[in-house]
Amino acid sequence: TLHPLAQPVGTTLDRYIMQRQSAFAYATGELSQLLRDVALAGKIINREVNRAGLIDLTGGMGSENVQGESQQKLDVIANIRFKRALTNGGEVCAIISEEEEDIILTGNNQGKYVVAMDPLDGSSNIDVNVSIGTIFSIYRRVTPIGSQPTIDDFLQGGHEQVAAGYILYGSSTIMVYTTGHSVNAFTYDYSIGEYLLSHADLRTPATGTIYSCNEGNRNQYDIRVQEYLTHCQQQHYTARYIGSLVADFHRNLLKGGIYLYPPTTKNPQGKLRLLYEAYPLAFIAERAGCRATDGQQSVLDIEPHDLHQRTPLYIGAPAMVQSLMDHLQPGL
Ligand code: AHM
Ligand code: MG
Repeated sequence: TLHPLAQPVGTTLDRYIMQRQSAFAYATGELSQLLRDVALAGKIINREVNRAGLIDLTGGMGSENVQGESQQKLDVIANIRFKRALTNGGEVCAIISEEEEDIILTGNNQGKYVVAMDPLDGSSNIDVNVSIGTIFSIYRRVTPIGSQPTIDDFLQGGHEQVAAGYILYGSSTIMVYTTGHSVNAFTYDYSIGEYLLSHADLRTPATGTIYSCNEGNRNQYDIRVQEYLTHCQQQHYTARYIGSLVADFHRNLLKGGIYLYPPTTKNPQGKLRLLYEAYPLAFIAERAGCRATDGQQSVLDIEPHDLHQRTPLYIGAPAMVQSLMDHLQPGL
C-alpha cells in the first residue's frame, strides 16, 4: 500500500514538491521554491553539458580554483548559473561554492536559507563525455533574518541540513533529493522539459558487491584500507570507479556498493570537501539506508570548522561499511 504522502511514479517534480508542501502544515513554501530553483538551474546546466562539445565550451580556462585545481569552463558556467538561479529565487541569502573561496552574498538578506554547493563535480570527466554532477546542501540560517549572513550559517553541522541532493548528468539526467524524510529521484524527460518521479522512496540494498575507489592510489592508503580492498577482491566483488562522485555514489546507491576516498599522501585529509560533497551525500545516504563515515565517526557528526574543509569518505551499503570498519578498527 502507498504511504499517504507517497506520489505515483510519473508525477512531475513541481507537483511533487507542491503536494509535499501542502502535506506539512508548517511549510511556508520558501523551501519548495528553493528546490524548484535548484531544479531549474539543473535544467540549464544539463543543456550546457549536452551541447558542450558543439559550441566549444569545454577546455581549461587557464585559471585555478581555490583548491588550486585547474578550472574547466563548464565549472565556471555552472557556478554562474546556480548563483543566478538561487539569487533570483529570493529564498537564499548566501551561498558557498567549491569554485569560490568566500561566502557569496546574494543580497537577499530576508532569505531564510543558505546553500552549499559543488556546481559541477567530476571536473576531470567534463572534456571526455563522462558523467558529471551537481551537489547541493541546504540549511536554515542561524543569523537573524534581515542581517548579513555569516560563516556561522554554514558551519552548523551535517545533521542541521534541511535538504540535500544532487543532479547527475549521465546517460539520463536525474535529480535525487531528500528533505530529511524519504529519498526520491526524478528523471528528466527532455521531450516535455520536466523531471518525473522515477524512483520513489529509494532504499539501498543491505549489502552489495561493488567497490569504488581510485586504485591507482592504493599504495598510499593506510594498510588497513588496503587489507579491506584485498578482502573485496577475495570476495570477487566488482570494481567500478568513474571518478565522478555523484555517478559513483548513485550507482552504488541503486545497486549496493561502497565508495572510498581515503587519505593519500597528496591529500592527507582526503580529497573530498565536507560541506558540499560529503555532508549532502551522507544526509541522503542515511535516509536511504546507507552509512557514511570518515573512518572514525559518522560523516554527519564531523565538526565543521572551515568552508572548504576536506574529509576522508567511506559511504555505501551498511553491511559493506561495517565490514570496512571491522578492518579499520579491529577489536572494537
Ligand atoms: P572535483 O571537485 O575537482 O571534480 O573533484 C572531486 C572528484 C570526485 O567527483 C571524484 O570522486 C574524485 O574527485 C576523483 O578523484 P581522483 O581523480 O583522485 O580519483
Ligand atoms: Mg567537487
